[in-house]
Amino acid sequence: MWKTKILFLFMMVLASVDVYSEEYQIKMLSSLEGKMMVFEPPVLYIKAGDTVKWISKEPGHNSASIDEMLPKNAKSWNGAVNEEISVKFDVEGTYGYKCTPHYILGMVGLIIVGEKSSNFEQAKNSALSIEKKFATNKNRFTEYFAKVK
Ligand SMILES: [Cu+2]
Repeated sequence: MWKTKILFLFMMVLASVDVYSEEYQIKMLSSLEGKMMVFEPPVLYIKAGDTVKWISKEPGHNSASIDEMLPKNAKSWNGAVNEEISVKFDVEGTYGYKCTPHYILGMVGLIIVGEKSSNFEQAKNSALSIEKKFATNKNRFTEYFAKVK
């Protein structure tokens, strides 16, 4: 009987360890297939508890959250240039982020964590007004939001 109990406890411990969370990677690129200053993939779907790591494929880029495009109670992040920052996403919703040096050139991306809906419309509205200030890639947010299912 005690063996069954120990086995049961062991299984509970295993279940509580976060074995199902995944790590995703996003490349920070100066160019890709004729597009300048891009994150790849530009729109990423993950679930709460997953981690995203930005990979410095080419120098001069970073990843930083866009304040106006975060779900309520979500943590912001701000990687240094060339830093391969890892961010764990615990709050569901729609996240916008940028490369700080190339924000003006439209180097931005979207991460959808679980249910996008908590702040989707608000993030989209912010994004559409932000992209008007871009010097290049002025419709990038429009394009990315159009991809969101
Ligand atoms: Cu950049």
